[in-house]
Amino acid sequence: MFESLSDRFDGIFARLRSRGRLDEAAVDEVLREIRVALLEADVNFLVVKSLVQRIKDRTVGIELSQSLTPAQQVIKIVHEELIGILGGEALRITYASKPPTVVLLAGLQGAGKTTAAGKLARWFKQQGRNPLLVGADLQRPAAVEQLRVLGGQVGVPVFSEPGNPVDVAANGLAEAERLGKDVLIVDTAGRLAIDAELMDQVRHISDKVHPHYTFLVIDAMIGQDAVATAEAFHQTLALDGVILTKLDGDARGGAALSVKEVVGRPIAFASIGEKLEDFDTFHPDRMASRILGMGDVLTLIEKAEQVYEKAEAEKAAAALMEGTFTLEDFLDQMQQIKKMGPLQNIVGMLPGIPKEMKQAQIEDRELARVEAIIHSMTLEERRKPELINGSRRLRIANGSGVTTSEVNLLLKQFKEMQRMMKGFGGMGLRKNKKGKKGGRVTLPSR
Ligand SMILES: Nc1nc2c(ncn2[C@@H]2O[C@H](COP(=O)(O)OP(=O)(O)OP(=O)(O)O)[C@@H](O)[C@H]2O)c(=O)[nH]1
Ligand SMILES: [Mg+2]
Repeated sequence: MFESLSDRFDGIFARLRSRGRLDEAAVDEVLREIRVALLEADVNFLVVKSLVQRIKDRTVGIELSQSLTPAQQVIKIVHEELIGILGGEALRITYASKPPTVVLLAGLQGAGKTTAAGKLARWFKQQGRNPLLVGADLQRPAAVEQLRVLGGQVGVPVFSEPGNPVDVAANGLAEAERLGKDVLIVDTAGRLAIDAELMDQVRHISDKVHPHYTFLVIDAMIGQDAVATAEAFHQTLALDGVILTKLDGDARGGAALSVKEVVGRPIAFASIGEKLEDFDTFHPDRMASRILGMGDVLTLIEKAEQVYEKAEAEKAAAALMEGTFTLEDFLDQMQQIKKMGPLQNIVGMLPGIPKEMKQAQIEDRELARVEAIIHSMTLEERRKPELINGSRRLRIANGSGVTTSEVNLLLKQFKEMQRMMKGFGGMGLRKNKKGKKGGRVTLPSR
């Protein structure tokens, strides 16, 4: 997803960085390149126009910053404007005070509505909710069965019955109330194009169930058409947001970058594969970083800058990348890192960290325990954790009031972290993809 756009930005920024000073001509050239890259990625031309204008306005009066080079400042501006185009903040679902919270899904045929219904059900369950799925697509014979299979996979019941879709939706709502379900997800029939009859049907369903959230499901692969589709649906249904699917395809990404700006509604969720877990809330900031090919390193740099003494940040980052980070450094940094916010967020911002690693992270409330464990180690042990044998483990555990398995766990996690970080150093952080372009993360030079 966004690979070609991301490659283009990579080239543009590399050229930008190689310039010492940025005069007006240089900035104009960069802006021209950005414009072409966005248009080629199929971004709506009005969106491109306003985006480039905003970047231009902000780069004109660029001040010499103490901490960032002019090129880095431009990159930062592009990054921030891209986040804005993508919707700024991620959408937060608020739940109806009188349950169920009703979610209506609409969209063109094959957009991924039914799949998204299943994925959403799974997502709501993960949020601790208790959803009911409603199959109101009676158009296609197998549609309800497809939903039942998905419901079975995620452990969410599915309501449907023969008749007409409007009644099915209304009865589904009554059923949810009867069963005490707190979220109702209504899957509707697809349409090949904007067709009056089916549009009427989905509007009638909407009038019956009064959805709290009406999401249009859009296939990212349809490019520019996505925008026209979204506009048409928005006129009929007053959308609350968009669920963008098939972002795993070789879509040029234009849809994602245009919808918010043109329709004025955010991308609520993104689907990046056929599997049920390939789905999550859409994070404009993460997506912008991804497009710019930097993981979330930008954000990390920003945070580090705010809190750390800069020299210290550079030292820590270098140690992390080179894998020379010891338990002692870890303890040292912990105080600093604490100021940067939840540890989860920090590790989450590093590009390329596998899911398991993120889940296995040390939670904030465990920090105190980790500190106690490291405090109970000798200096030598902190520098060379491989020295810590069985009897040392027992001593450390006793000293810090934890079990030996907790000591083991910390050592294991630390070792894993060290291994991962070493991997980054070799692999290069600039690209989120293995084997693509080397190079270290560029920390702002003074
Ligand atoms: N690669 C990929 N495939 C997806 C994604 N979401 C859905 N699909 C696939 O797209 C196809 C259509 O998905 P459906 O969920 O049936 O689409 P629909 O909008 O319900 O279709 P109709 O009910 O016929 O209008 C299925 O083969 C899905 O597996 C995605 O994010 N990535
Ligand atoms: Mg369907």
